Amino acid sequence: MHFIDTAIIRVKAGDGGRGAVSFRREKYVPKGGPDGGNGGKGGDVILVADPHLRTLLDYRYQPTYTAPNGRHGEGGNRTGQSGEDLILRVPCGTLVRDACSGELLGDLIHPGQRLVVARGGRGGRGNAAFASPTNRAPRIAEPGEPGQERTLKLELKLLADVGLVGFPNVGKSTLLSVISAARPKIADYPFTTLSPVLGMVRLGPEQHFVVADLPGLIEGAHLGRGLGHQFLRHIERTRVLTVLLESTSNDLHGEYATLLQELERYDPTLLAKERLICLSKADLLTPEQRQQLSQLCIEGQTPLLISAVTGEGIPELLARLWEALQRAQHSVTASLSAAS
Ligand SMILES: Nc1nc2c(ncn2[C@@H]2O[C@H](COP(=O)(O)OP(=O)(O)OP(=O)(O)O)[C@@H](O)[C@H]2O)c(=O)[nH]1
Ligand SMILES: [Mg+2]
Repeated sequence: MHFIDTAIIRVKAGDGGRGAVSFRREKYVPKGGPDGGNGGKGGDVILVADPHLRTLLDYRYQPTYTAPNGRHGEGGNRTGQSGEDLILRVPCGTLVRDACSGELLGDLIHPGQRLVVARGGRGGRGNAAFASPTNRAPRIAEPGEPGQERTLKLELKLLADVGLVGFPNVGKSTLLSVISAARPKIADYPFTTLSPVLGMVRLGPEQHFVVADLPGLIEGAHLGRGLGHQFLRHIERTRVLTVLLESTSNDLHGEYATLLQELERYDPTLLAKERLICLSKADLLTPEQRQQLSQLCIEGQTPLLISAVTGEGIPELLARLWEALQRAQHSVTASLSAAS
């Protein structure tokens, strides 16, 4: 299950500055020697892996990135200022290829890891560098080297932040289709979803997360029954689980317990993840059923009633998931800093 997020961008490093042609002019020195300084180096374009970023989506909006040129050299042997490097932050796990040749340029895995993707041009030499015993007053200087230019293909294999788990046919894929742009297959029979599908939920410019829709689980899944077990490994690295039960079921407690048991038997650490319990298809409830469900409490939680058809409960679900992800993030950061 790899949902690949890609972006194609054009990067151009800064050109080197031109060398200067200049001669010393001082009081009482009628014929000064050459003193044209070298041009400055152009800025590099550097990609840096940033653990706070999760997607490459923002790179789709701006396709070209140019680092500043080096300044030209000046008289008085002054070297031109170098152009500043242009730093582009990408999520950890970004693969970088040359889009034309397909050549792999690097794999930015570790936070802070850097990759120079386009080198700035060297500055040209000023005329002072060309002085020789036979030519003491050279009138030549070099132009700066052009900065490298290239088209990059960035690819990110996304890991899911949230896993949707539940029995077959409860509406997991439908839910994913209303909260993201993903278009999983939806049908009124069990085991419609045969392999996991990922979708990106966007709440705002800086707020997005990835949700995995998994094939339905059934009792005995940990023993290999049904399909879900093959895919449980995909939720091992999610940070939050959404457990979906059908609101019209008459044994919610029992179904919840069965699901949890399957998760636990597969991998007990799955139970350490924060779980959000949701009841799907709320649009099918009668007012009496609704009334009863408002009293329901599972593991100290009042399950959230949602409907992919009417949109009921969906904004609240997304807000709660976002909060849970923030909490999970903090606990990871805290345990990392405790470990170091
Ligand atoms: N009335 C109503 N029907 C829904 C809702 N969500 C899903 N359904 C219907 O429930 C059926 C199953 O939906 P899916 O999204 O395919 O269910 P799933 O959980 O992904 O099923 P599997 O992939 O087989 O595990 C479809 O006929 C959907 O149209 C809802 O909120 N209200
Ligand atoms: Mg499905």
